[in-house]
Amino acid sequence: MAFELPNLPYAHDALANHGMSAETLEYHHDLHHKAYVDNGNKLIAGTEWEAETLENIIKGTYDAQSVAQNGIFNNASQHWNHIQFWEMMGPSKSGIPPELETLINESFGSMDAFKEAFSAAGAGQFGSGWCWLVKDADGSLKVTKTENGVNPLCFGQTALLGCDVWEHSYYIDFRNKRPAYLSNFLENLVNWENVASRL
Ligand code: MN3
Repeated sequence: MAFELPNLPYAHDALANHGMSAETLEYHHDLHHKAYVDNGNKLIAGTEWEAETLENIIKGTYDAQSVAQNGIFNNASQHWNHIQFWEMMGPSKSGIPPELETLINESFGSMDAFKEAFSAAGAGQFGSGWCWLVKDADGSLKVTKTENGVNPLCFGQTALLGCDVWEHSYYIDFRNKRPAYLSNFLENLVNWENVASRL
């Protein structure tokens, strides 16, 4: 199916008081995400992937040996990643639903320990990529990091929370301070109700 750029689930300036400016979202959603959509559509046109769902394209084109060369995978996965990313943030500071909080406490010891692991994964991703809270096939929660557009679908995991650590996601608001961006993301931007709905 042709890729389509979804509207942001909030206004471009809705997160400005939460550490993500309208300018960042104008560049990140309107230009960067749109480029993945446009390039992906050009690449799948006339191929076996044209009629497939986005998830099937990602799973079907992921090859750990050739991610760098695989344009269809890269654009499809980045399209999917950004759809999730916009939904995982929001302007209303929601508390953490009890079911999710219990699972995080059981898996990481405490909310603070989870946040530390998530931030360390994001800060430690060398170059472009993402850090994630995932539910593994056995039901356990884990923190992971992935390079470029690689995402939890590639490993049969459910993405509960993901943070984009490509420079385009933070350079306007945080310059080179990726750890400060990650800390702000966890404290001020995450829509925990959306995260819990993915369980
Ligand atoms: Mn991005």
